Amino acid sequence: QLPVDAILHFSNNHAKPSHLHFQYGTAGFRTLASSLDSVLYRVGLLAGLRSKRLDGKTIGVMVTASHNPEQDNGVKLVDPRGEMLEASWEQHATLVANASSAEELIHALNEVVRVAKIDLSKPSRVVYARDTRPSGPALIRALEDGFRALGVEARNAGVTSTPILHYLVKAINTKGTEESYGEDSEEGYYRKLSTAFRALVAGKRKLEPLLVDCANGVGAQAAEKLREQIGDKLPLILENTDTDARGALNYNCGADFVKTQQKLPPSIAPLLEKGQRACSLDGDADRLMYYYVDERGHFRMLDGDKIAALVAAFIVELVKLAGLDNTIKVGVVQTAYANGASTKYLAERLPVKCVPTGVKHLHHAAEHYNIGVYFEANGHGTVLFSPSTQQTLKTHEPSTPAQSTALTHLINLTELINQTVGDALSDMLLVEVVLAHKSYSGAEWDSLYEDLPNRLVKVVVADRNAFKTEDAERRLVSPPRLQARIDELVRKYEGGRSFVRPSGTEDVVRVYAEAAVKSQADELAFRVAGLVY
Ligand code: 16G
Ligand code: ZN
Repeated sequence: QLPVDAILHFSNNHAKPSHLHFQYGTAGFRTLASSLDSVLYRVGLLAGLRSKRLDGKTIGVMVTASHNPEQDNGVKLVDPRGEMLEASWEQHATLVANASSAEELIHALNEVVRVAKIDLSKPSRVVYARDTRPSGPALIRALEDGFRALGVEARNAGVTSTPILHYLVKAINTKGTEESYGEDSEEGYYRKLSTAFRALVAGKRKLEPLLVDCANGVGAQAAEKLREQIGDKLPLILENTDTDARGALNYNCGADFVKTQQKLPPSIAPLLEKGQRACSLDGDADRLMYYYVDERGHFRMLDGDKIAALVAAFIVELVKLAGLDNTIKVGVVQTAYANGASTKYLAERLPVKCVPTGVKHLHHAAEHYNIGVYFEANGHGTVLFSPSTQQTLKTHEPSTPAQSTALTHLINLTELINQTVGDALSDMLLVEVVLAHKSYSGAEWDSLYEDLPNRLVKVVVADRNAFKTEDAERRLVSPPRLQARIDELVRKYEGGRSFVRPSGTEDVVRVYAEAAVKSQADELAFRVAGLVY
Protein backbone atom coordinates (compact mmCIF):
# COMPACT_ATOMS: atom_id res chain seq x y z
CA GLN A 1 0.00 0.00 0.00
CA LEU A 2 1.13 3.54 -0.74
CA PRO A 3 1.45 5.81 2.34
CA VAL A 4 -1.55 7.79 1.09
CA ASP A 5 -1.93 10.04 4.14
CA ALA A 6 1.68 11.18 4.04
CA ILE A 7 1.57 11.75 0.29
CA LEU A 8 -1.61 13.84 0.60
CA HIS A 9 -0.23 15.75 3.58
CA PHE A 10 2.89 16.93 1.74
CA SER A 11 0.95 17.45 -1.50
CA ASN A 12 -0.81 20.42 0.11
CA ASN A 13 2.42 22.40 -0.07
CA HIS A 14 3.23 21.35 -3.62
CA ALA A 15 0.13 21.87 -5.73
CA LYS A 16 0.49 21.56 -9.49
CA PRO A 17 -0.11 24.81 -11.42
CA SER A 18 -3.29 23.98 -13.33
CA HIS A 19 -2.34 25.61 -16.64
CA LEU A 20 0.97 23.78 -17.11
CA HIS A 21 1.75 20.51 -18.86
CA PHE A 22 5.06 18.86 -18.07
CA GLN A 23 6.96 16.37 -20.20
CA TYR A 24 9.90 14.18 -19.23
CA GLY A 25 12.04 14.65 -22.34
CA THR A 26 15.67 14.20 -23.41
CA ALA A 27 16.75 16.51 -20.60
CA GLY A 28 14.32 15.23 -17.95
CA PHE A 29 11.86 17.89 -16.79
CA ARG A 30 13.18 21.34 -17.64
CA THR A 31 11.49 24.73 -17.61
CA LEU A 32 11.31 27.97 -15.61
CA ALA A 33 12.38 27.18 -12.05
CA SER A 34 9.33 28.96 -10.67
CA SER A 35 7.04 26.34 -12.28
CA LEU A 36 8.81 23.28 -10.96
CA ASP A 37 7.90 22.90 -7.29
CA SER A 38 5.20 20.26 -7.76
CA VAL A 39 7.36 18.40 -10.25
CA LEU A 40 10.22 18.11 -7.77
CA TYR A 41 7.95 16.78 -5.04
CA ARG A 42 6.56 14.17 -7.39
CA VAL A 43 9.98 13.22 -8.72
CA GLY A 44 10.92 12.53 -5.08
CA LEU A 45 8.05 10.05 -4.91
CA LEU A 46 8.85 8.56 -8.28
CA ALA A 47 12.55 8.08 -7.50
CA GLY A 48 11.48 6.10 -4.43
CA LEU A 49 9.23 3.89 -6.54
CA ARG A 50 11.96 3.38 -9.12
CA SER A 51 14.32 2.23 -6.37
CA LYS A 52 11.72 -0.15 -4.92
CA ARG A 53 11.21 -1.56 -8.41
CA LEU A 54 14.94 -2.28 -8.56
CA ASP A 55 15.04 -4.00 -5.21
CA GLY A 56 16.33 -1.01 -3.26
CA LYS A 57 19.21 -0.17 -5.57
CA THR A 58 20.22 3.49 -5.32
CA ILE A 59 18.65 5.86 -7.85
CA GLY A 60 20.14 9.30 -8.61
CA VAL A 61 18.28 12.60 -8.85
CA MET A 62 20.04 15.62 -10.37
CA VAL A 63 18.54 19.09 -10.14
CA THR A 64 19.98 21.22 -12.94
CA ALA A 65 19.13 23.03 -16.15
CA SER A 66 22.61 22.55 -17.57
CA HIS A 67 23.49 25.21 -20.19
CA ASN A 68 20.07 26.91 -20.02
CA PRO A 69 19.57 30.37 -18.49
CA GLU A 70 19.87 30.86 -14.75
CA GLN A 71 16.12 31.31 -14.21
CA ASP A 72 15.48 27.81 -15.58
CA ASN A 73 15.90 24.63 -13.66
CA GLY A 74 15.21 20.96 -14.19
CA VAL A 75 15.40 17.47 -12.79
CA LYS A 76 16.61 14.15 -14.11
CA LEU A 77 16.61 10.61 -12.74
CA VAL A 78 19.68 8.40 -12.95
CA ASP A 79 19.45 4.60 -13.06
CA PRO A 80 21.61 2.36 -10.83
CA ARG A 81 24.45 1.83 -13.28
CA GLY A 82 24.82 5.59 -13.56
CA GLU A 83 22.84 5.75 -16.77
CA MET A 84 19.84 7.72 -17.97
CA LEU A 85 16.42 6.63 -16.73
CA GLU A 86 15.00 3.66 -18.64
CA ALA A 87 12.78 4.91 -21.48
CA SER A 88 9.54 3.28 -20.30
CA TRP A 89 9.73 5.25 -17.06
CA GLU A 90 9.75 8.57 -18.92
CA GLN A 91 6.03 8.02 -19.47
CA HIS A 92 5.48 7.17 -15.81
CA ALA A 93 7.25 10.39 -14.89
CA THR A 94 5.11 12.44 -17.27
CA LEU A 95 1.93 10.81 -15.98
CA VAL A 96 2.78 11.50 -12.34
CA ALA A 97 3.92 15.10 -13.00
CA ASN A 98 0.65 16.00 -14.70
CA ALA A 99 -1.86 14.62 -12.20
CA SER A 100 -4.16 17.59 -11.67
CA SER A 101 -4.95 17.14 -7.96
CA ALA A 102 -3.69 15.29 -4.89
CA GLU A 103 -6.30 12.54 -5.47
CA GLU A 104 -5.27 12.25 -9.11
CA LEU A 105 -1.68 12.00 -7.94
CA ILE A 106 -2.49 8.98 -5.76
CA HIS A 107 -4.31 7.48 -8.71
CA ALA A 108 -1.32 8.04 -11.03
CA LEU A 109 1.12 6.59 -8.50
CA ASN A 110 -1.06 3.51 -8.08
CA GLU A 111 -1.11 3.16 -11.84
CA VAL A 112 2.70 3.20 -11.94
CA VAL A 113 2.85 0.65 -9.12
CA ARG A 114 0.49 -1.59 -11.08
CA VAL A 115 2.03 -1.24 -14.55
CA ALA A 116 5.64 -1.46 -13.35
CA LYS A 117 4.79 -4.30 -10.91
CA ILE A 118 6.34 -2.61 -7.91
CA ASP A 119 6.61 -4.39 -4.57
CA LEU A 120 6.01 -1.53 -2.12
CA SER A 121 7.49 -3.47 0.78
CA LYS A 122 10.98 -3.16 -0.75
CA PRO A 123 13.37 -0.53 0.58
CA SER A 124 14.11 2.60 -1.45
CA ARG A 125 17.38 4.52 -1.68
CA VAL A 126 18.22 7.71 -3.51
CA VAL A 127 21.28 9.97 -3.83
CA TYR A 128 20.63 13.53 -5.00
CA ALA A 129 22.47 16.72 -5.88
CA ARG A 130 21.96 20.12 -7.47
CA ASP A 131 23.93 22.66 -9.48
CA THR A 132 24.60 26.25 -8.31
CA ARG A 133 21.34 27.83 -9.46
CA PRO A 134 19.74 30.11 -6.85
CA SER A 135 16.43 28.25 -7.26
CA GLY A 136 18.14 25.00 -6.26
CA PRO A 137 17.70 24.95 -2.47
CA ALA A 138 13.90 25.44 -2.57
CA LEU A 139 13.49 22.79 -5.25
CA ILE A 140 15.63 20.40 -3.23
CA ARG A 141 13.27 20.93 -0.26
CA ALA A 142 10.30 19.95 -2.44
CA LEU A 143 12.20 16.87 -3.60
CA GLU A 144 12.98 15.94 0.01
CA ASP A 145 9.30 16.17 0.91
CA GLY A 146 8.72 13.50 -1.71
CA PHE A 147 11.39 11.31 -0.10
CA ARG A 148 9.86 11.89 3.33
CA ALA A 149 6.34 11.02 2.18
CA LEU A 150 7.51 7.70 0.78
CA GLY A 151 10.08 6.92 3.50
CA VAL A 152 13.04 6.94 1.12
CA GLU A 153 16.53 6.49 2.53
CA ALA A 154 18.04 9.59 0.93
CA ARG A 155 21.63 10.77 0.72
CA ASN A 156 22.33 14.41 -0.07
CA ALA A 157 25.39 14.84 -2.31
CA GLY A 158 25.09 18.62 -2.05
CA VAL A 159 26.15 20.95 -4.83
CA THR A 160 27.99 19.01 -7.51
CA SER A 161 28.24 18.36 -11.23
CA THR A 162 25.89 16.06 -13.15
CA PRO A 163 28.68 13.61 -14.06
CA ILE A 164 29.85 13.40 -10.44
CA LEU A 165 26.30 12.51 -9.38
CA HIS A 166 26.25 9.77 -12.07
CA TYR A 167 29.61 8.55 -10.77
CA LEU A 168 28.28 8.41 -7.21
CA VAL A 169 25.23 6.40 -8.24
CA LYS A 170 27.38 3.77 -9.93
CA ALA A 171 29.97 3.76 -7.13
CA ILE A 172 27.29 3.25 -4.47
CA ASN A 173 25.64 0.40 -6.36
CA THR A 174 28.90 -1.42 -7.09
CA LYS A 175 30.44 -0.88 -3.67
CA GLY A 176 32.16 -3.96 -2.30
CA THR A 177 31.59 -5.94 -5.51
CA GLU A 178 34.06 -7.10 -8.13
CA GLU A 179 32.99 -4.31 -10.49
CA SER A 180 33.51 -1.60 -7.85
CA TYR A 181 33.52 1.68 -9.78
CA GLY A 182 35.45 3.59 -7.13
CA GLU A 183 35.00 5.12 -3.69
CA ASP A 184 31.46 6.45 -3.32
CA SER A 185 32.48 10.01 -2.49
CA GLU A 186 33.40 13.16 -4.37
CA GLU A 187 36.94 12.77 -3.04
CA GLY A 188 36.98 9.27 -4.49
CA TYR A 189 36.06 10.69 -7.88
CA TYR A 190 38.86 13.28 -7.85
CA ARG A 191 41.34 10.69 -6.67
CA LYS A 192 40.35 8.18 -9.33
CA LEU A 193 40.63 10.66 -12.19
CA SER A 194 43.80 12.38 -11.03
CA THR A 195 45.64 9.13 -10.27
CA ALA A 196 44.90 7.84 -13.76
CA PHE A 197 45.85 11.19 -15.31
CA ARG A 198 49.18 11.38 -13.52
CA ALA A 199 50.02 7.84 -14.63
CA LEU A 200 49.11 8.60 -18.25
CA VAL A 201 51.27 11.72 -18.52
CA ALA A 202 54.22 10.41 -16.48
CA GLY A 203 57.41 10.89 -18.47
CA LYS A 204 55.70 13.30 -20.89
CA ARG A 205 56.63 16.93 -21.33
CA LYS A 206 54.80 19.52 -19.27
CA LEU A 207 51.74 20.80 -21.15
CA GLU A 208 51.21 24.45 -22.00
CA PRO A 209 48.75 26.15 -19.60
CA LEU A 210 45.10 25.49 -20.39
CA LEU A 211 42.48 28.18 -19.85
CA VAL A 212 39.21 26.77 -18.51
CA ASP A 213 35.95 28.74 -18.78
CA CYS A 214 33.80 27.30 -15.97
CA ALA A 215 30.59 29.09 -17.09
CA ASN A 216 30.26 30.48 -13.52
CA GLY A 217 28.78 27.14 -12.61
CA VAL A 218 29.33 24.06 -10.52
CA GLY A 219 32.24 23.00 -12.74
CA ALA A 220 34.30 25.76 -11.13
CA GLN A 221 34.36 24.00 -7.78
CA ALA A 222 35.09 20.62 -9.29
CA ALA A 223 37.83 21.98 -11.55
CA GLU A 224 39.48 23.64 -8.57
CA LYS A 225 39.58 20.38 -6.63
CA LEU A 226 40.93 18.48 -9.63
CA ARG A 227 43.58 21.12 -10.21
CA GLU A 228 44.94 20.50 -6.72
CA GLN A 229 45.36 16.81 -7.45
CA ILE A 230 46.47 16.38 -11.06
CA GLY A 231 50.05 17.50 -10.44
CA ASP A 232 52.15 20.05 -12.33
CA LYS A 233 52.08 18.45 -15.78
CA LEU A 234 48.96 20.40 -16.70
CA PRO A 235 48.67 23.99 -15.41
CA LEU A 236 44.98 24.96 -15.35
CA ILE A 237 43.90 28.61 -15.37
CA LEU A 238 40.32 28.75 -14.16
CA GLU A 239 38.07 31.59 -15.40
CA ASN A 240 34.37 32.42 -14.93
CA THR A 241 34.34 30.80 -11.50
CA ASP A 242 31.89 33.19 -9.84
CA THR A 243 29.06 30.94 -8.72
CA ASP A 244 27.50 33.57 -6.43
CA ALA A 245 27.04 36.46 -8.86
CA ARG A 246 23.39 36.63 -9.89
CA GLY A 247 22.80 36.26 -13.61
CA ALA A 248 26.36 35.12 -14.37
CA LEU A 249 25.69 31.41 -14.91
CA ASN A 250 26.10 30.50 -18.61
CA TYR A 251 25.80 34.19 -19.49
CA ASN A 252 28.09 35.07 -22.40
CA CYS A 253 30.22 32.07 -21.52
CA GLY A 254 30.17 28.30 -21.33
CA ALA A 255 30.18 25.46 -23.83
CA ASP A 256 26.76 26.18 -25.33
CA PHE A 257 27.59 29.86 -25.90
CA VAL A 258 30.77 28.88 -27.74
CA LYS A 259 29.07 26.22 -29.86
CA THR A 260 26.05 28.27 -30.88
CA GLN A 261 27.77 31.66 -31.25
CA GLN A 262 30.93 30.16 -32.73
CA LYS A 263 33.06 32.75 -30.99
CA LEU A 264 35.16 33.37 -27.87
CA PRO A 265 33.36 34.27 -24.66
CA PRO A 266 34.07 38.02 -24.22
CA SER A 267 35.57 37.31 -20.79
CA ILE A 268 38.09 34.89 -22.31
CA ALA A 269 39.07 36.92 -25.40
CA PRO A 270 41.52 39.31 -23.68
CA LEU A 271 43.22 36.47 -21.80
CA LEU A 272 43.93 34.12 -24.67
CA GLU A 273 47.25 34.25 -26.49
CA LYS A 274 47.53 33.15 -30.10
CA GLY A 275 47.80 29.38 -30.29
CA GLN A 276 46.92 28.88 -26.62
CA ARG A 277 44.32 26.19 -25.89
CA ALA A 278 41.17 27.01 -23.97
CA CYS A 279 38.01 25.11 -23.18
CA SER A 280 34.50 25.88 -21.90
CA LEU A 281 32.36 23.74 -19.61
CA ASP A 282 28.59 24.11 -19.44
CA GLY A 283 26.52 24.90 -16.33
CA ASP A 284 26.54 21.35 -14.94
CA ALA A 285 29.93 20.34 -16.37
CA ASP A 286 28.84 17.57 -18.71
CA ARG A 287 29.70 19.33 -21.99
CA LEU A 288 33.08 20.49 -23.22
CA MET A 289 34.19 22.76 -26.07
CA TYR A 290 37.84 23.43 -26.94
CA TYR A 291 39.11 26.33 -29.04
CA TYR A 292 42.07 28.56 -29.79
CA VAL A 293 42.95 31.65 -31.80
CA ASP A 294 45.13 30.96 -34.84
CA GLU A 295 48.12 32.91 -36.19
CA ARG A 296 45.83 35.20 -38.17
CA GLY A 297 43.76 35.94 -35.10
CA HIS A 298 40.82 33.78 -36.17
CA PHE A 299 38.74 31.86 -33.67
CA ARG A 300 38.99 28.10 -34.21
CA MET A 301 36.55 25.74 -32.51
CA LEU A 302 37.39 22.17 -31.51
CA ASP A 303 33.96 20.71 -30.82
CA GLY A 304 32.65 17.28 -29.85
CA ASP A 305 33.36 15.94 -33.35
CA LYS A 306 36.99 17.03 -33.13
CA ILE A 307 37.26 15.44 -29.69
CA ALA A 308 35.80 12.19 -31.06
CA ALA A 309 38.31 12.18 -33.93
CA LEU A 310 41.26 12.84 -31.62
CA VAL A 311 40.27 10.30 -29.00
CA ALA A 312 39.07 7.52 -31.31
CA ALA A 313 42.23 7.60 -33.42
CA PHE A 314 44.36 7.50 -30.26
CA ILE A 315 42.51 4.52 -28.81
CA VAL A 316 42.67 2.60 -32.10
CA GLU A 317 46.42 3.18 -32.11
CA LEU A 318 46.84 1.96 -28.52
CA VAL A 319 44.77 -1.16 -29.16
CA LYS A 320 47.01 -1.94 -32.12
CA LEU A 321 50.20 -1.27 -30.15
CA ALA A 322 48.94 -3.57 -27.42
CA GLY A 323 48.56 -6.33 -30.03
CA LEU A 324 44.83 -6.54 -29.43
CA ASP A 325 43.45 -5.24 -32.72
CA ASN A 326 42.05 -8.66 -33.58
CA THR A 327 40.25 -8.98 -30.25
CA ILE A 328 39.04 -5.47 -29.46
CA LYS A 329 36.92 -3.59 -31.97
CA VAL A 330 36.62 0.16 -31.57
CA GLY A 331 33.62 2.04 -32.98
CA VAL A 332 32.24 5.56 -33.00
CA VAL A 333 28.68 6.82 -32.56
CA GLN A 334 27.54 10.21 -33.85
CA THR A 335 24.31 12.06 -34.59
CA ALA A 336 23.15 13.80 -37.77
CA TYR A 337 24.68 17.02 -36.41
CA ALA A 338 28.19 15.60 -36.71
CA ASN A 339 30.12 17.60 -39.27
CA GLY A 340 30.32 15.68 -42.56
CA ALA A 341 34.10 16.10 -42.58
CA SER A 342 34.39 14.41 -39.18
CA THR A 343 32.26 11.48 -40.31
CA LYS A 344 34.48 11.08 -43.37
CA TYR A 345 37.67 11.23 -41.29
CA LEU A 346 36.40 8.69 -38.79
CA ALA A 347 34.78 6.32 -41.28
CA GLU A 348 38.14 5.93 -43.06
CA ARG A 349 39.55 4.54 -39.81
CA LEU A 350 36.82 2.66 -37.95
CA PRO A 351 33.10 1.79 -37.94
CA VAL A 352 30.81 4.80 -37.47
CA LYS A 353 27.13 4.64 -36.56
CA CYS A 354 24.58 7.48 -36.68
CA VAL A 355 21.74 7.58 -34.12
CA PRO A 356 19.01 10.08 -33.11
CA THR A 357 19.92 13.04 -30.89
CA GLY A 358 20.08 12.51 -27.14
CA VAL A 359 22.60 10.85 -24.88
CA LYS A 360 20.53 7.73 -24.26
CA HIS A 361 20.63 6.82 -27.96
CA LEU A 362 24.36 7.42 -28.27
CA HIS A 363 25.15 5.59 -25.06
CA HIS A 364 23.18 2.48 -25.97
CA ALA A 365 24.67 2.32 -29.45
CA ALA A 366 28.18 2.70 -28.04
CA GLU A 367 27.58 -0.29 -25.75
CA HIS A 368 27.51 -2.51 -28.82
CA TYR A 369 31.21 -2.05 -29.49
CA ASN A 370 34.11 -3.46 -27.44
CA ILE A 371 35.21 0.14 -27.08
CA GLY A 372 32.55 2.66 -28.10
CA VAL A 373 33.42 6.33 -28.51
CA TYR A 374 30.48 8.69 -28.65
CA PHE A 375 30.33 12.46 -28.82
CA GLU A 376 27.66 14.89 -29.85
CA ALA A 377 28.90 17.92 -31.78
CA ASN A 378 27.73 20.02 -28.80
CA GLY A 379 30.52 18.53 -26.68
CA HIS A 380 28.70 15.84 -24.72
CA GLY A 381 30.30 12.43 -24.88
CA THR A 382 32.41 9.68 -23.42
CA VAL A 383 34.05 6.34 -24.16
CA LEU A 384 32.63 2.99 -23.04
CA PHE A 385 34.75 -0.11 -22.46
CA SER A 386 32.60 -3.25 -22.44
CA PRO A 387 32.92 -5.50 -19.36
CA SER A 388 34.57 -8.25 -21.42
CA THR A 389 37.04 -5.74 -22.87
CA GLN A 390 37.98 -4.51 -19.41
CA GLN A 391 38.55 -8.16 -18.49
CA THR A 392 40.71 -8.72 -21.57
CA LEU A 393 42.81 -5.68 -20.72
CA LYS A 394 43.39 -6.96 -17.20
CA THR A 395 44.30 -10.51 -18.15
CA HIS A 396 46.11 -10.15 -21.49
CA GLU A 397 49.79 -11.17 -21.38
CA PRO A 398 51.81 -8.66 -23.41
CA SER A 399 54.71 -10.15 -25.36
CA THR A 400 56.88 -7.03 -25.70
CA PRO A 401 57.62 -3.98 -23.51
CA ALA A 402 55.85 -1.80 -26.09
CA GLN A 403 52.72 -3.94 -25.83
CA SER A 404 52.90 -3.78 -22.06
CA THR A 405 53.08 0.04 -22.08
CA ALA A 406 50.12 0.35 -24.45
CA LEU A 407 48.12 -2.05 -22.32
CA THR A 408 48.81 -0.06 -19.17
CA HIS A 409 47.75 3.13 -20.96
CA LEU A 410 44.46 1.52 -21.98
CA ILE A 411 43.79 0.33 -18.43
CA ASN A 412 44.50 3.83 -17.11
CA LEU A 413 42.09 5.26 -19.70
CA THR A 414 39.31 3.05 -18.31
CA GLU A 415 39.92 4.77 -14.97
CA LEU A 416 40.33 8.30 -16.32
CA ILE A 417 37.16 8.25 -18.39
CA ASN A 418 33.80 8.67 -16.64
CA GLN A 419 31.98 5.88 -18.41
CA THR A 420 28.57 6.64 -16.92
CA VAL A 421 27.90 9.80 -18.94
CA GLY A 422 29.65 12.69 -20.69
CA ASP A 423 31.88 14.50 -18.21
CA ALA A 424 33.52 17.78 -19.17
CA LEU A 425 36.38 17.47 -16.66
CA SER A 426 37.13 13.82 -17.36
CA ASP A 427 36.95 14.54 -21.11
CA MET A 428 39.25 17.53 -20.67
CA LEU A 429 41.89 15.37 -18.99
CA LEU A 430 41.41 12.77 -21.73
CA VAL A 431 42.03 15.34 -24.46
CA GLU A 432 45.11 16.62 -22.63
CA VAL A 433 46.49 13.08 -22.32
CA VAL A 434 46.18 12.58 -26.08
CA LEU A 435 47.75 15.97 -26.82
CA ALA A 436 50.62 15.10 -24.47
CA HIS A 437 51.16 11.70 -26.09
CA LYS A 438 51.01 13.05 -29.64
CA SER A 439 52.85 16.30 -28.81
CA TYR A 440 50.03 18.10 -30.62
CA SER A 441 49.30 21.79 -30.31
CA GLY A 442 45.68 22.94 -30.69
CA ALA A 443 46.42 23.77 -34.33
CA GLU A 444 47.84 20.32 -35.03
CA TRP A 445 44.81 18.68 -33.48
CA ASP A 446 42.59 21.00 -35.52
CA SER A 447 44.30 19.97 -38.74
CA LEU A 448 43.11 16.33 -38.48
CA TYR A 449 40.36 17.46 -40.83
CA GLU A 450 38.78 20.74 -41.97
CA ASP A 451 35.17 21.30 -40.84
CA LEU A 452 32.59 21.80 -43.59
CA PRO A 453 30.86 25.19 -43.26
CA ASN A 454 27.47 24.72 -41.60
CA ARG A 455 24.49 26.56 -40.26
CA LEU A 456 21.84 25.70 -37.68
CA VAL A 457 18.58 27.65 -37.51
CA LYS A 458 15.43 27.16 -35.51
CA VAL A 459 11.95 27.67 -36.84
CA VAL A 460 8.85 28.27 -34.73
CA VAL A 461 6.01 26.21 -36.17
CA ALA A 462 2.37 25.69 -35.25
CA ASP A 463 2.92 22.07 -34.24
CA ARG A 464 6.36 20.54 -34.02
CA ASN A 465 4.80 17.11 -33.45
CA ALA A 466 3.74 17.18 -37.10
CA PHE A 467 7.41 16.61 -37.97
CA LYS A 468 8.36 12.94 -37.95
CA THR A 469 11.76 11.61 -38.91
CA GLU A 470 13.47 8.35 -39.90
CA ASP A 471 17.02 7.21 -40.61
CA ALA A 472 18.44 8.67 -37.36
CA GLU A 473 16.60 11.96 -37.93
CA ARG A 474 18.23 12.52 -41.31
CA ARG A 475 14.99 12.30 -43.27
CA LEU A 476 11.43 13.50 -42.73
CA VAL A 477 8.51 11.14 -43.22
CA SER A 478 5.95 13.80 -42.38
CA PRO A 479 4.64 16.33 -43.31
CA PRO A 480 4.20 14.50 -46.62
CA ARG A 481 6.33 15.54 -49.61
CA LEU A 482 8.47 17.97 -47.60
CA GLN A 483 11.53 15.70 -47.73
CA ALA A 484 11.36 15.53 -51.53
CA ARG A 485 11.42 19.32 -51.72
CA ILE A 486 14.39 19.46 -49.34
CA ASP A 487 16.23 16.90 -51.47
CA GLU A 488 15.59 18.97 -54.54
CA LEU A 489 17.09 22.06 -52.89
CA VAL A 490 20.09 20.22 -51.47
CA ARG A 491 21.04 18.94 -54.93
CA LYS A 492 21.67 22.53 -56.05
CA TYR A 493 24.49 23.01 -53.51
CA GLU A 494 28.01 21.68 -53.80
CA GLY A 495 28.71 19.40 -50.82
CA GLY A 496 25.15 20.12 -49.69
CA ARG A 497 23.50 18.27 -46.80
CA SER A 498 20.49 19.35 -44.80
CA PHE A 499 17.97 17.85 -42.42
CA VAL A 500 15.00 18.96 -40.36
CA ARG A 501 13.99 17.57 -36.95
CA PRO A 502 11.70 18.62 -34.12
CA SER A 503 13.57 19.72 -31.00
CA GLY A 504 13.20 17.49 -27.94
CA THR A 505 13.81 20.38 -25.53
CA GLU A 506 12.19 23.47 -27.07
CA ASP A 507 8.98 24.12 -28.93
CA VAL A 508 10.74 24.57 -32.28
CA VAL A 509 11.92 22.71 -35.35
CA ARG A 510 15.67 22.73 -36.10
CA VAL A 511 17.18 23.00 -39.55
CA TYR A 512 20.80 22.04 -40.16
CA ALA A 513 22.68 22.64 -43.40
CA GLU A 514 26.20 22.06 -44.66
CA ALA A 515 27.84 23.09 -47.93
CA ALA A 516 31.29 23.54 -49.44
CA VAL A 517 31.34 27.29 -48.68
CA LYS A 518 29.91 29.23 -45.76
CA SER A 519 27.57 31.54 -47.70
CA GLN A 520 26.06 28.51 -49.40
CA ALA A 521 25.54 26.68 -46.11
CA ASP A 522 23.73 29.75 -44.74
CA GLU A 523 21.62 30.10 -47.86
CA LEU A 524 20.69 26.42 -47.89
CA ALA A 525 19.68 26.54 -44.21
CA PHE A 526 17.43 29.54 -44.75
CA ARG A 527 15.85 28.14 -47.89
CA VAL A 528 15.07 24.84 -46.14
CA ALA A 529 13.70 26.83 -43.19
CA GLY A 530 11.48 28.63 -45.71
CA LEU A 531 10.02 25.27 -46.78
CA VAL A 532 9.33 24.27 -43.17
CA TYR A 533 7.70 27.47 -42.10
C1 16G B 1 19.55 17.40 -24.45
C2 16G B 1 20.37 16.16 -24.59
C3 16G B 1 21.49 16.38 -25.57
C4 16G B 1 20.92 16.82 -26.90
C5 16G B 1 20.00 18.01 -26.74
C6 16G B 1 19.25 18.24 -28.04
C7 16G B 1 20.84 14.56 -22.83
C8 16G B 1 21.44 14.36 -21.49
N1 16G B 1 20.94 15.80 -23.31
O1 16G B 1 20.31 18.45 -23.94
O2 16G B 1 22.16 15.16 -25.73
O3 16G B 1 21.95 17.17 -27.79
O4 16G B 1 19.05 17.73 -25.74
O5 16G B 1 18.29 19.22 -27.86
O6 16G B 1 20.31 13.65 -23.45
P1 16G B 1 17.17 19.46 -28.96
O7 16G B 1 16.35 18.20 -29.09
O8 16G B 1 16.41 20.63 -28.46
O9 16G B 1 17.88 19.76 -30.26
ZN1 ZN C 1 24.97 20.01 -19.30
